[in-house]
Amino acid sequence: MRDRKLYIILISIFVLFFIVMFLLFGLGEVRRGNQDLTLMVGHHTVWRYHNKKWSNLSNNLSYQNLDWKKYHIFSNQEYIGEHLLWYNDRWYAFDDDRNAIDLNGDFLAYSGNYEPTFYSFMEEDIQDYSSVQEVLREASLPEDSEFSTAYHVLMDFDHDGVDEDFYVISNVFLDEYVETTFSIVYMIDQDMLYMIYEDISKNQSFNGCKPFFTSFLDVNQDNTYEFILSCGRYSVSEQIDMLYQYKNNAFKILISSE
Ligand SMILES: [Ca+2]
Ligand SMILES: [Ca+2]
Repeated sequence: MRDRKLYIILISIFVLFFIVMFLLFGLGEVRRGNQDLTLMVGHHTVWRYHNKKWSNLSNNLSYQNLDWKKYHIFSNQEYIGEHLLWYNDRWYAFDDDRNAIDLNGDFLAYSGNYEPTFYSFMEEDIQDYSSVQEVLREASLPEDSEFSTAYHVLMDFDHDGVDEDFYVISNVFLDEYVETTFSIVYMIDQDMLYMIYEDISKNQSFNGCKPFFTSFLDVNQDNTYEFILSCGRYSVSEQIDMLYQYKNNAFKILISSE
């Protein structure tokens, strides 16, 4: 009799454990499976996240289905509210009475059945060039290279209380001629270097793409960060946008605008 009681108690604890584990982790998984998000990055990239998969809605035909709907809008990294959007070579925003709302500078918008989290970040001048020099040396580039862009961003990307250090360096579109153009983005975490983006090529007058961070965000609410890295080409308004995930100690592109 005592054995049976013990058995029932053990089974109950076991079942309770699974119910708690499901509520803690399973529900999150189920919820993420139903996530649906439309994300506009700049004026020429629209991504959709649906059934845990990313797709590129990159032509105007599919944009038409997105017109006159409400989106959460960021202009120059500032949240400006939920407004209607309409597309004609670029996005235009309107309030409920269809009065135009100014959109200038960087543009990002989303609509979905959940809220992604956006983190603010600051571009800072590089003070310590030691890792930059190491990266240039590794790539057989001159250590005294001129830059057209050079900055870093501090961000606690893996939530361990210590900032990771993201570097962006490039020499594309310099006024003076250089033989080789480079654009390199990497992260330093506890003295380890993780390459994110590396484009080194022979200079053929204004080839290359100048990289910059567009957003740090948790795009699927799983409590791990993602970021959007973009790059601009010379005299072409369409920038390239890439959504990156960090998994198993390496960066991976989840979706790219091309
Ligand atoms: Ca960290
Ligand atoms: Ca995430």
